[in-house]
Formats: sequence, C-alpha cells, structure tokens
Amino acid sequence: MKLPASTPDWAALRADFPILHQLVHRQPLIYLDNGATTQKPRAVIDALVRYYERDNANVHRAIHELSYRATTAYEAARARAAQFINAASPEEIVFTRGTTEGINLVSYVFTPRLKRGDGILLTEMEHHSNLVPWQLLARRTGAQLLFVPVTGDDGLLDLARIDDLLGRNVRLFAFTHISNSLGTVNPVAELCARARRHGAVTVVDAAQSAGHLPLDVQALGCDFLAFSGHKMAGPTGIGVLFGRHELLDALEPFQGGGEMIASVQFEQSTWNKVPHKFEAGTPDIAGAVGLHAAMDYLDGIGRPAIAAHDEELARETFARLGGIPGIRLFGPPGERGGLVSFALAGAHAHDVVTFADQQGIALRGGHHCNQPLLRKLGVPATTRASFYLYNTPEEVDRLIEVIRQAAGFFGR
Ligand code: 7TS
Repeated sequence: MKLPASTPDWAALRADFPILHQLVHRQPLIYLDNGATTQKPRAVIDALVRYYERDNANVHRAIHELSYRATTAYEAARARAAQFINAASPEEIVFTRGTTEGINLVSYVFTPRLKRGDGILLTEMEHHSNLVPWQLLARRTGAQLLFVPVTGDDGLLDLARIDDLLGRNVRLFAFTHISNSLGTVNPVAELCARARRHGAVTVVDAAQSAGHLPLDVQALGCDFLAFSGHKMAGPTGIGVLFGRHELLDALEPFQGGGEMIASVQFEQSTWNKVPHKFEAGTPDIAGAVGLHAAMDYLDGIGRPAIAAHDEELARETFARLGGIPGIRLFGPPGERGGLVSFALAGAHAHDVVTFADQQGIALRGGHHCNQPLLRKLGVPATTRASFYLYNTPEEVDRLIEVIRQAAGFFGR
C-alpha cells in the first residue's frame, strides 16, 4: 500500500526511534503493539539522561540550585501538559503513574459523594482500568453500575440508550475515548453534553487517544480526563489526570504524605492547594521531564497528521484482512482509531501472535483487559495490530502476507 504524500517525512521520523532498528528472530522488527505501549524517540531518551546527569534533585523542598532546576522542570512539564490538552490552567493537571492511577484517584475521592441508589454509568467497551475501580466504588457506597451497550461486532455504542440510562440517578459517567480492543472512536463532546444535562460528572479515559489526536478538554466539556505517558512516546510511570479546578478543589485528597499538606499536627492536617493536594510523596520528576519532551516531539510532527497516518494504516489493514478467509473483524468499518482486532477461525490468538513473532512482527493476542466485552462478542481472545507514527505501509504489506500464511497454516 501507499500513503498519500503528506507533510511529515514518516520514513525520516522512524530514524528517531533507536529500538526499531534491530532484527527479531533474524527478521526486521515490525512493532505493532502500540496500544500496549509505544516506543520512545531519541529526544525523550536524551531528556531523561540530561535530567539525571545535570539536574536531578527532589522538587518543592530545598532551595539549592539543583532543587530549583528540578522543580522548574517538573512545573514546566505540568504547564506543557495543560497546554497539550487545552486545560484552563496548570492547576488542573495532576501527575499520576498513568491512566489507571488517574481513574482510581477519581473513584476513590468520590466515595463520600455517592450513596446507595446512585448510578455509575460505564460502557461495555471499557478497559478493566475503567471498570474495576468503579466496581470497588460501587461496593464501598452501594451505588449501582449501569452500562451503555455495545451493538455488536461493529463495536459502536448504542447511543439511543444513553439518556434513559443517565436518567437513572447517574452521578458519574466514565467512558473511553478510543476502545483499545475495537478501535471505536466515541463522540466524547456529545456524551459529555448529555451527561451534563443530567447533572452527571464525566470521566474520560484518553489512554488510546492522547498520543494520537488533538485533545481539547474545554471543547470536549469533560470534568476529568486521564492518560498515560508511555502510550504517547513518553516514559512509563508518568501520566496525567486533568480535573476541572472547582471539582479538584472541593474533593478530599487521595493519598496522604509529603507535598500534599499545608500544615500537619499530630492529630490532623490541612491540605495544600490543587494540584499538589493530589500528589503525595516524591513524584516521577524524570518521567514528567520525559513526558514534556514527548509532547514537544508529537506536536513537532502535528497530532492531526499522526491521527490521519495511524487511521490510514488501520483502515487499510482492516480492509485487506477482510479479504482473508476465516478472518472475523471487530470494530467499526468506518472511522476508527489506529488499531485493528480480529479472530482467525481455527487458531487461538496466542498462536497467531506466536506465528507472527517468528517473522519479527509484534502483535498482541488476548482479552486486552476487556474480558466482559469479548465474552459478549463470544470470543475468548482477539489478535490486535496497533499502529503509531513510525509504522509504514510496507509493514502493513508484510503483516497481511504473514496473516495470510497463518490462515493457510492453521486452516489446514
Ligand atoms: N484504558 C485504556 C483504554 C487502555 O487501553 C489502557 C491500557 C488503560 C486504560 C490502562 O493504561 P495504563 O497505562 O494505566 O496501564 N491498554 C493496554 C492495552 O491495550 N494493551 O496493554 C495495555
């Protein structure tokens, strides 16, 4: 396949990722597990090395030069994250370990605000990270979990059901922007607007979208939004939770410890201002610095161009896999994020992944932390190819060739 000529020189960008230039099982590595984690460009690796070689110290605590530099770098990363998603101010940015921790934070601090009979609305396509924390919250409070249905293999939400569901005393509506197992892109702004009309607080899981699409939390109208640095060319161990200032300000802390206090007595304490109230203990300072470099790197290319590139590779893969006998495709045939999930008749996803791995292709097979959804669709596992900016049309050609071979091999 060929991509339309577009501004970024995709082939040249590939050279920015040292890890991609190696053989795996004596074949050139084709990395198509970007939904799990992405690779890191030299700019991010260098930012981490530079920070540890020159500036490392703890933040907000000392007045010596290195502590000043570390604090400045950490707070600059926060300001950059606010700009990256168009938050109204850096105070709306809480650094976390990743999407999972961000969602757990929100679910925990909402404990005193929910009671028996309240509703927590989710969708059937949520990653376990946006399901299990709400199950725990429901168990603590007696609130009830409700689910927006997924219509079928096309992986769309049944939008006609949403107002009815929101009307059942729903206080919180948490949903994913892009499904990690279906590739569905949900209409976030519309879902947030409907939730707002019913007085429900919205929590958007942007794990699969933040590194691919431009995000504007003010235009989306969400109350909370969480994402992970490692899925957007940044380091592991750092993520962002956006929360609207007035909500963050009104909520009680998540964890207790250093940095999150204003004053401490033996029996009680008062809290620091937001966002520090939600950042107990020494944060991942280097991670924030690396994430800052990743955001700069992505915006140097342009997120609209990255989104178009990833979607084009996914569309092409979806269309061509559909021509292979025995393949069942999941997710919408139209607009989709940069990933494709499929099942091959007669083969478990793990066998397909092992087959591809022998050819140097990294895929993911399993339930993708979407067990209830796959159970509903009647498959134990799918095979997933997920794309990022360094993947090429030639890699898609090779993927299709290898899946054809797998279909021949397992179909015998
Ligand atoms: N939400 C979605 C939609 C995800 O895809 C993931 C990770 C998470 C939350 C959790 O992110 P974390 O950074 O806190 O772990 N998804 C995947 C995946 O699809 N394969 O491996 C991890």
